Amino acid sequence: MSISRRNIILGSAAAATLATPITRVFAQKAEFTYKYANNLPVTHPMNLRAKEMADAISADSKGRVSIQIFPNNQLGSDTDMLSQLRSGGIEFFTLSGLILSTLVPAASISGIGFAFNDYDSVWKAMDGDLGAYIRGQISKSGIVSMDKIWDNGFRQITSSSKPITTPADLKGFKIRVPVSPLWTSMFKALDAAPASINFAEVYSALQTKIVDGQENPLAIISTAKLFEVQKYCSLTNHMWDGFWFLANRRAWEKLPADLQAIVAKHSNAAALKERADVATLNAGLQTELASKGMLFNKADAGAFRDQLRKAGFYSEWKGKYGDEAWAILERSVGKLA
Ligand code: X2X
Repeated sequence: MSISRRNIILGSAAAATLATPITRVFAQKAEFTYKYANNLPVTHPMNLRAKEMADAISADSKGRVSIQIFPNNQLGSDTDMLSQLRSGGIEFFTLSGLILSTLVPAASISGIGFAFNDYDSVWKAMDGDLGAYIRGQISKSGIVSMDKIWDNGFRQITSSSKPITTPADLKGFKIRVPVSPLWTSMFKALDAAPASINFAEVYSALQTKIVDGQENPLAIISTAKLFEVQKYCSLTNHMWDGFWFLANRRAWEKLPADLQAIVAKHSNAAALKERADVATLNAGLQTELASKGMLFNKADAGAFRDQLRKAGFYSEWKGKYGDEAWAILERSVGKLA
């Protein structure tokens, strides 16, 4: 079959129409394509709101900033991701202040055991003086933090072997804690046997019984399916935890001021929405997790707090953070040590 003149014309017309979208794709290629990595399952509100945030940033910047999300430890553990953030391998990362304390010691102060009684006092402190103090310390370490911290939640203790109702139940109890001196110190003060394990390894550490328990907010026990490998959940509310939205400084400074403003605005707005999501989720999850077989018990928080006090936990950490930082904490939450 010979190629008719008509076909050639159609062919070049087709090539011309094809060429248009290709040039458009190039014209639309973002000026800044940045990676945001984190340790949580895609179904956690943090990742749901981060996706909305990335879409809003792309729209608001008219395609100039594209944020690619790598959830669920796809790029490595928290320890790995923190070094990638510092080297510039990733541009954005959300990390618990307690784990960030391996680099910025003051960042764990918000996780002091039983410091906060409720969310009102958490947000008052973290959106107020205490948060500002911590972000000041973070920025001295060459990392940029957005203003609004995202919620992880109040933490509860789970176990595969027995309910934890009193401090005595923790004696010698093999419990996973995140990689952070404050966490290890706190569970040692409670006479437990804490093991530092990155979240990426937690499910398998529980499944293979390397440890008998762990502690996390209900939203994580649910979305990371820890209920599959844990039987008991003790409602201790022993500490509050949140995620700072961090940026590599060089990557941040490459963004012109207008784009920095767009990213900061949408990150902070997404954090506020995520806080509301996590609060709602945590409020309803006890029933749902119980229907999946978890057995819940309340714990006497006061007894655990007394044990920490007796063990010298509060005075030890007051000494480590220093009087200035401790005073800011106590101004927000009342007298601790
Ligand atoms: O590692 C944990 O337990 C988690 C998911 O809560 C944190 O990121 C601190």
